[in-house]
Amino acid sequence: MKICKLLGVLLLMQQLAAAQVKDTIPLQHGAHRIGNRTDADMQRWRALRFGQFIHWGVYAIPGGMWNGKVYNGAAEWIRSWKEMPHEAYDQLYKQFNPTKYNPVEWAQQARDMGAKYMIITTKHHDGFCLWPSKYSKYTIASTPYKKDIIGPMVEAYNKAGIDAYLYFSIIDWNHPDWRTSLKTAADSAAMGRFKIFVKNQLRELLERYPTVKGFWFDGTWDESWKNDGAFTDELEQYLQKLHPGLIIGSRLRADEKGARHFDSNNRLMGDYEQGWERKLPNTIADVHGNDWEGVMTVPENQWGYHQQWNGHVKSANEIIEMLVKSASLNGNFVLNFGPKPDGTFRTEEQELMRGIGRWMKVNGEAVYGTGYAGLDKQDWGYYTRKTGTDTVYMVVCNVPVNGNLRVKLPAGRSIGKAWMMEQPGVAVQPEVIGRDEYFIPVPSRVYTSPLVIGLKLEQRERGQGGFEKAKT
Ligand code: JFZ
Repeated sequence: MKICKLLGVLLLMQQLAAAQVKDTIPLQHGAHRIGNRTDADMQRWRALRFGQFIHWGVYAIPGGMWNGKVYNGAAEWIRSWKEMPHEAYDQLYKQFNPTKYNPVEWAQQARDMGAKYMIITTKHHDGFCLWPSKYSKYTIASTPYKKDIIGPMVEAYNKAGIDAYLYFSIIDWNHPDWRTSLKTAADSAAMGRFKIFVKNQLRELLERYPTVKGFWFDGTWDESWKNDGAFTDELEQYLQKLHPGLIIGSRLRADEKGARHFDSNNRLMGDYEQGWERKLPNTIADVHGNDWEGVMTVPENQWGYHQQWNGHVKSANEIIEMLVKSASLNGNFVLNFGPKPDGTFRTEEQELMRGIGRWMKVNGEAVYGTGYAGLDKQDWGYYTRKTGTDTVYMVVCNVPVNGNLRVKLPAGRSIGKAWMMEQPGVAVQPEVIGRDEYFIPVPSRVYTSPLVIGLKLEQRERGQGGFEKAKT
């Protein structure tokens, strides 16, 4: 009997070892870390939770329209539309003159909305640089405006207490050496030169704007990029050595087998998962324990300024729900804005910022520095938990008609205190309705934005009597 057991254990161990060997492909340029970064810079990023994305460039001038026709794709992609000649697009910079650009005002609006970080497009796929790069002529310096956009923006946002991140596209439609795939030796030589150019521009950005906290890379899906995993690895290490603590999402990297975001062993590369674009995870299982960030447009799929927003435009309440959902699943949420060519924001965006800001002013505590609460999700909305504490927030997006919000706690926990965020002094009286189960009554009225209830959880002292399981 004993020998049987021993043999069984040995067999199991052997199977486990075999499975491990089979699952692990030796990689030189895969993930270099298992699990999330734990340093202070990453902890800071993780607590910010809410960011502002800005897509701005010469594409704001046509604003999704050319010769009276509407481009139905994303406005910042208009150069790739057959109706618009490349030559016409490539002359637009001669008209770029955002005389009303006021970065101090931008930063103020972002702060009032509640954003704790911003991401600005230093260079999108068209190759136009919003900073006067010494490695390109196609920059803000060649426009009638002439002045750097990025520096004053980073400074103004930092002064408003907002961290700055730089978006940078690897795709560069303006650069003669950029390639999507490498078919000839000449292509390889060109792409080799292009990679040096990219490295130079990135170093230049870090040298010019030393307070930036990270890069947000894009356009890394082409073969020419993803088939050189070694270069993406070296580049990431180079940048992080130049600028210790720098945060880089998973969109920069590929491994030597061309796997992107996750290496061939399914381990996350980069500092957080950067694939949540205009969609969010639904459960905590979907994020696999990784840090992540979701980026969202206000209309369906417009990043740059488009004169005609077609289709559904998201409301402040929808955005707030997405933001809270992200925090409840350990992620950051970034909302995009596309300023007009004169440097101002469209009215819809300004109103949206104010709407979100009004709510954040009262309820921001339920977002910043919070994460997954570890409680069973309920139909009324989302729980967040102030990281490392017993304070939980209920963000109620759907108030039930019976006026009671169900809360189910893990065994042995109880609600010590409950309060409404809009009136923190007024206690809410939870009703015990079962073992570890409560109803939180809410006032019957019309709710025009998500209601937030704070809970202080405690260790339960005695068992809650009188609740028996039904015998079936
Ligand atoms: C890219 C850009 O092409 C677009 O213009 C914008 O800048 C956006 C933020 O990024 O578009 C993408 C990139 C990745 C996905 C979808 C659109 N994705 O992973 O689903």
